[in-house]
Amino acid sequence: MALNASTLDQLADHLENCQLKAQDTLKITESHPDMDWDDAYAIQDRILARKLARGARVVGYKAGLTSHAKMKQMGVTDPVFGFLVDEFVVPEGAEIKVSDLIHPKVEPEICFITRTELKGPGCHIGAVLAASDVVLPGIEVIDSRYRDFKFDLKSVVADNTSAARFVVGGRIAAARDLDLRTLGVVLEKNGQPVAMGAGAAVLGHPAAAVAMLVNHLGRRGQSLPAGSLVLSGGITEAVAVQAGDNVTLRIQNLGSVSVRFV
Ligand code: 0L1
Ligand code: MG
Repeated sequence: MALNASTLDQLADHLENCQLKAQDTLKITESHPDMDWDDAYAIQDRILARKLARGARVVGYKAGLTSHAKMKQMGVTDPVFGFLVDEFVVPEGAEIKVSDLIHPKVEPEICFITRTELKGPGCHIGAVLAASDVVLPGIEVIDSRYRDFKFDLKSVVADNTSAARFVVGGRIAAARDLDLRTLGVVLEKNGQPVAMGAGAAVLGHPAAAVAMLVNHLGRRGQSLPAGSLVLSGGITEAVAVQAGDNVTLRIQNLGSVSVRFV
């Protein structure tokens, strides 16, 4: 690690305050260019610790930057992983206040709910499908704390991969009964299709993103607990939203889920 504990604490405080106050900031590698991957995940861990100390509950995890469309949009090459806590959950059809956020974007995702614990290393698509209870549509609302979404991967990891809100809903299905690669996905904004894709856009198979997450947790001495919700990553590029927008995600065989921005 390149940063000391007090710097990690100070950066975690700063990034979480930016999230809570909806204020943007410059990417933290500007002031800490030597920061390494362990530092980045240590800052993310400290943000989670702050939330847990205030009574938050971990509800799951997310994989980010898992599709070529997203990687191209953001100019990066590798997936990243973050945590999901109860404060990010939005009920299906509910409203999200844009003034609580900086510059939200929405992403269409396939969400997994696990039935049994998953452990890495060596986790693979088969293990994920065997351990998954159901899949369902999920809209992730990302809101990078970095000005104009300008960042590098380490800064994004420290910022909990831009996690801000998410809504899941629609129709649930057993993960093993569907070919998740060929499921068609349409994201609509105000009744108009704005992005389209298929499950295979996520690393060839959305379960591959969950396996990568489990192997990432395994390298850190952690596992994915039974009952976890996992957002497997945006199938298309992210779409900017503003107050007044209605967003609906339709996934073949999985129905639709909607959210409104006010
Ligand atoms: O969920 C995601 O793919 C977001 C990853 C972080 C980068 C971004 O803010 O787009
Ligand atoms: Mg996402």
